[in-house]
Amino acid sequence: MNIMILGPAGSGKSLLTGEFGKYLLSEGYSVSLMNLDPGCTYLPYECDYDIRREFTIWELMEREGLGPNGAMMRAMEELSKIRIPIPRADFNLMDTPGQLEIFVFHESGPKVAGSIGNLIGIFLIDATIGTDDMPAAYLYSLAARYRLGVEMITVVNKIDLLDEGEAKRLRDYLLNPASQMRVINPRGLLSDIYIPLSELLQRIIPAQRIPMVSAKTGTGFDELLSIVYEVKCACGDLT
Ligand SMILES: Nc1nc2c(ncn2[C@@H]2O[C@H](COP(=O)(O)OP(=O)(O)OP(=O)(O)O)[C@@H](O)[C@H]2O)c(=O)[nH]1
Ligand SMILES: [Mg+2]
Repeated sequence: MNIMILGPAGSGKSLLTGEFGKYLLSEGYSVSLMNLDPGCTYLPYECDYDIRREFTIWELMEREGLGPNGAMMRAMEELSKIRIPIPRADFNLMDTPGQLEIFVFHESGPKVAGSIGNLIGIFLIDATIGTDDMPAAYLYSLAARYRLGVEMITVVNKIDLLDEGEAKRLRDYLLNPASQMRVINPRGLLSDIYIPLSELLQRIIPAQRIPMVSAKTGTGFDELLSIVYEVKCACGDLT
């Protein structure tokens, strides 16, 4: 099974790749870790495949006189042209670039995702953004899901950084988004879109089951794995 780890810059993609990988190994699965971020300087895990062996952002910047974002766009074009070798492990975890929007909204993102069979996504939301901004972050995960055309598990990461009260508020929100409506109290134009949006989120968020995890401590990994299996079964693929 191939799992692409996606999320905004700094949301914990690389740490989760390494730590969830270790967890899966400890559960008896074979795992390979793949880095698809040509712009990272440090990885908190040893990878079995590293896109930086093909090209790096710095090489592209120097060779083609590009800035960091232009080089990342070029890198994504390059990525969509090469054939990514897929190891024969139970789980191949794929770490993706920090510039999520370049990966997801550039034409190469769906191409890369489409070229990898048996793929699902894990989309990380940083828990420290708080409950009020959760709807916006969730919509971002939906956009990534529709754009890449893969089943996506939305995951709240860094739960260890919340105190008990914050964690409870977030858990309550994920079970019942409408419960926070009175607390958030949107004003002006936002209230016009917030109410229908909340009604929509009320229907889809609780149905989706969003695990709260910590890539640092491993909290929530059991639940995440069970959701991975649920999603694969729902796609009709039990491999
Ligand atoms: N406390 C805590 N810190 C975390 C957690 N996950 C990631 N971090 C920290 O958050 C920072 C960013 O983590 P990364 O794994 O590099 O995030 P990323 O999404 O790969 O970052 P980019 O590739 O730069 O977008 C690092 O300092 C991590 O140690 C977590 O669950 N809890
Ligand atoms: Mg990273």
